[in-house]
Amino acid sequence: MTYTVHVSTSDLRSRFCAAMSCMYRDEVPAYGTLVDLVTDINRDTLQRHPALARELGATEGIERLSAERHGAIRLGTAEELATMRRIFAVMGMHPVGYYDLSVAGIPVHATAFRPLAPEDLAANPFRVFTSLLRLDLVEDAALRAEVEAILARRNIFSDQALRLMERAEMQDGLGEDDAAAFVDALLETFRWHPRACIDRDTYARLHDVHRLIADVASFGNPHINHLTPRTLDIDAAQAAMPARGIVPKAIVEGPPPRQCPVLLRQTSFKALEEPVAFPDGQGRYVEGHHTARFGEIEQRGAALTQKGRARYDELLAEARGDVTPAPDGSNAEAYAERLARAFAAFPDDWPTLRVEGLVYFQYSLTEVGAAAAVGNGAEGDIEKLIGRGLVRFDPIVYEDFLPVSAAGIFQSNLGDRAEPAIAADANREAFEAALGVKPVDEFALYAEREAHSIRECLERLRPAARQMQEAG
Ligand code: OOG
Ligand code: NI
Repeated sequence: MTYTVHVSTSDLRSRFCAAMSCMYRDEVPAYGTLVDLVTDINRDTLQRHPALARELGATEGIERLSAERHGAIRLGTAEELATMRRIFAVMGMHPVGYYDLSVAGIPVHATAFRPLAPEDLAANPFRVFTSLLRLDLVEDAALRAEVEAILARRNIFSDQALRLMERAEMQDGLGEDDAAAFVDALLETFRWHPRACIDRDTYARLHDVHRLIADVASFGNPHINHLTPRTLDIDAAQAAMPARGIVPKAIVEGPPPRQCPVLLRQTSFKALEEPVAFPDGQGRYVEGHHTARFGEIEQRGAALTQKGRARYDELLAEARGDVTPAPDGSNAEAYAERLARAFAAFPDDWPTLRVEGLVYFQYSLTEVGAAAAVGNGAEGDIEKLIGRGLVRFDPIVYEDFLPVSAAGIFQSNLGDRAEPAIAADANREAFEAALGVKPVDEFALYAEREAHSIRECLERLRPAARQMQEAG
């Protein structure tokens, strides 16, 4: 009997993430420049703020920073999404959250595939924002049918990738050789293929209806459209981009700069115009071009509770109601100023954010607490233990995305041309039906992690005498 040792899902995910990064560096050299810039800025930031280094060490580990990225793909059909879910599951990535982008006039809805457990996030937090084209929002029935027919013809996965996916499902993992072959086979799905699968006139027609439709339907596979490294100081990174020959979008998406960073701040550079070969129907190709792939960086802050998030959404809407960021960046300064003014109402120190229940925290024993744990233990609820200096709290990092920010990123890459009005109309049921499962609720994940850390502190501090009594 042979026994194969399986590569862990986290290890597979790390390899996939590294291979994607390598591939994208090759395909989009500006991405490599961004990664180098972010690496430099992270090193400087950690040197300047030793407390931040300690905090990162306490909650998520510093090692994960340099490997940290997210990517994005856009899918065309329910079947593609359902299979993509099975593929990502092999690498320990599961759908979390539902993002409706029709509110911003973009005909897609999305989820993020990512690891769920804290130890898997610490091993490698790679996530992929995965959107599904919504042809139901396209009014022209003939065009809808045409795009459906185009998408029905393509198969975005290689036979090898599908075979290995099924093997992984059956054996509950992959051995070393299969793991390497799986990553290789998958890269083909995400790679940029400069040959379109429709002729240039059809492309132009789709493009005229909505650029996103052309991007999804014109190619045989969903090219990864960006990979985003995580910076510890996005304002410094944004300011340093022009010196490295990269022009960032005018505003940073998300909350304003704060003492206590929350959620997610993101900025991107515009998509590149790339040559594409369109089949002419006579066995030859004609030259054209397409803009698809871009670069983005992000800074992650604390996960907000539902109450905190409602507050965030309100303040963001207030600022944007007054100053709507113009695509050409002409009112960027006014927007930044208005945003900062709105968020003055959002507490900006960790103790207040905690007491008001706005942020999720991870609780752990202090040195004093650890000493008590091996000594006589300590009685009392978590607040009392914090008050006595036995327990500390650190914000939990936000691992997900933000719909308004994502819309801003989409839009900056669809160009300045006004796209046709798409009716705001979330359809979570249709998305779940396509996906085959309900995405995990992100708030439940953070809440459970917080509750678990509290239980663990209380457990460890339980006085020895009582532990013995209960055990006996
Ligand atoms: C995805 C845009 C969303 C983010 O970081 O919010 C995104 C896309 O353009 O396909 O990546
Ligand atoms: Ni992104």
